[in-house]
Amino acid sequence: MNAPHPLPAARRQLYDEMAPLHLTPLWEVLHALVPPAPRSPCVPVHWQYDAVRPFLMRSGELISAEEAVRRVLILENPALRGQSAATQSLYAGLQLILPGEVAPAHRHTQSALRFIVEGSGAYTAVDGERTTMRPGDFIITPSWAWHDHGSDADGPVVWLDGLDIPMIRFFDAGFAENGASRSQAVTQPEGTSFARYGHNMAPVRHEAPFGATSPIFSYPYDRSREALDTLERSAPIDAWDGVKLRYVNPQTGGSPMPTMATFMQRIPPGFAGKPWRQTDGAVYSVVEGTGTAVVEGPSGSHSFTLSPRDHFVVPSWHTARFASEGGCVLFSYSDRPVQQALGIHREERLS
Ligand code: GTQ
Repeated sequence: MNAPHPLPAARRQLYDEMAPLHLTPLWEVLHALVPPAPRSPCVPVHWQYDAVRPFLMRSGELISAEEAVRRVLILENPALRGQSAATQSLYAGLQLILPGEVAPAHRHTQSALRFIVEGSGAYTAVDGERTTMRPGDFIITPSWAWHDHGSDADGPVVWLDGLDIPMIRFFDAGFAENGASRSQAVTQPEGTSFARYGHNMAPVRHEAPFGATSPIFSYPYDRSREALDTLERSAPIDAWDGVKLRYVNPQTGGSPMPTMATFMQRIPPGFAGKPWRQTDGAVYSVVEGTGTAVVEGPSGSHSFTLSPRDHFVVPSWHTARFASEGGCVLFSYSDRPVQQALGIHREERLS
């Protein structure tokens, strides 16, 4: 016969006496450590651009891009305040640059994406090549590549910064350096990398200038939009996603960056999407049009009324669905390539 279980008080005493040795009994925490399904501490959240923009512009009056280094308002998940995180693995922020300003050159192991939200004519420079920013463009800063931003525009330019900062912090693998000069020297004309890699063609002798990251710095919106338009007219509409495409690294067919996948989708007019959930939580930017996103999880059901330039988060394993009367276009990014590399990505399409 088994011995009777010790009294809770005796267990308490055991735990207390082992604590100084930095020991913890697994059986008290096992359920939370190995949950039956993801239970993200993140909550669904929506930032209306009309509400955020005045704070960005006020920041523009109080600090220069140069002094700030990067003049950014971080989009923090309300459940992760103080962690500079939109989801457990992803950072999001809105960066403002004003005419004539420079955000000085630096580099870091964190990968960055820029998704242009408002204004045209600012540039980002990567590896000696400048790329002009236009609304809806998706631009890449590869890990450890020198980059600076500047503006010859006649008004404010705002973009969404998506970085893998929390993921790199989790791995304790971050390095950074400041550049010797404010702006890096321009060594190749704008459009060179796109000519090499952006036309379904590639240099004859294989080169991967940025390792696992796409050699294309900018995926212009007019190209993405044209693809979605054509598919909306000519191909079946997916009942969950509408028309959704992922951006690719043309050299691998995989995601443009090793840590982040990016997507653009068209929700056609009159669409009422079926619900889905997936383990990669995502940050969304509304490019055009209006619609609704309903996101459900442990914190309840959240219904977001979406307008252009709004941002929102769908956390891991939350049920989400999209609808739109007039049609809309959504950009999004997630940590899917990492989950896929680990073999843990899951998706469910619900009815
Ligand atoms: O533009 O390099 O939003 O390093 C956060 C960290 C932007 C940038 C951010 C960064 C940058």
